[in-house]
Amino acid sequence: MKVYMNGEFVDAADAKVSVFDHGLLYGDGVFEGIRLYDGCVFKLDEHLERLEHSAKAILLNIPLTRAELSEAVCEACRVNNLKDGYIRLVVTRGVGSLGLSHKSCKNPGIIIIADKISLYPEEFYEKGLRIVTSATRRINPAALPPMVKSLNYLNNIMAKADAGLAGCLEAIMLNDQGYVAECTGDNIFLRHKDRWATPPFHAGALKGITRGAVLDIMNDEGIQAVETNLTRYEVWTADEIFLTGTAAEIIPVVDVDGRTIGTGLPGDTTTRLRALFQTRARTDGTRI
Ligand code: PXG
Repeated sequence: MKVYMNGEFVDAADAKVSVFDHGLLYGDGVFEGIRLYDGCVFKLDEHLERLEHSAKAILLNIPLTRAELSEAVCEACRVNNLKDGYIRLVVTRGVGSLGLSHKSCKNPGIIIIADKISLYPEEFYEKGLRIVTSATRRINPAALPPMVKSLNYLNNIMAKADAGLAGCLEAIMLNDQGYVAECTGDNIFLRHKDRWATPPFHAGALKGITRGAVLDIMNDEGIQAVETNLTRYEVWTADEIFLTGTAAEIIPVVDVDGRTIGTGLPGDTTTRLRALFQTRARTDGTRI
């Protein structure tokens, strides 16, 4: 495997960052996780826009244009002979002195890893996930806006550990007001009767690319969906729930905190949306 590092492709074994990189020292940097389907990068422009916004929010200048980044992502897929895979695009603050100030870091580091993807086993799509609410709250936007996809993922890692301790693969994270924000690496959608809902960004949700694509599909299909604050009560009493994320795509949830959701089986709309999403993912992307 070859990894893109600051304009060059190097062998995976030589793809190393300095111990003085603030990405390592402070989690100072931003990233994207992107999918390659059948030789096409899904929603590449949307991912690059989110990366630019994350970087802008933390005063990080990405030294490449959108077009140059786009070309580097496609080249990383070509160099590794990939048709399907997962692309991790990282921009670190770069090497600096041992102090918090970002100003000592003159050269941001750009890393692109394009690799095969390990997916959730198919049985979770057939039977649905059991999830729990984590006691770890999503970070307050006044501390660090959760819309910034930063290299500091400890908040989510703590919640993912809570999920694991409860024997689950995902967990719901509430914001500090007690409203549902999202899961540790996925956005959440739920249905009451014929109305779907997902938390708004201001509740602490990442502007998920899959979330956006699913809202578009729902709109095209005439499926009613709103962005609104949700409580645990609305989660427990939902008729249908699914999660969205680049890795998971659309995955059904059948149990939350021991409460069975709907019939306890993946819902019909979830199954239909997943099929529609998979078709779109394979036809809509940027050809490498
Ligand atoms: N919320 C959070 C906190 C995320 O990190 C999503 C929602 C879903 O967004 P997208 O744009 O993917 O639809 C994410 C992103 C991984 C991995 O390696 C995935 C994410 C984050 C970090 C790692 O699977 N999901």
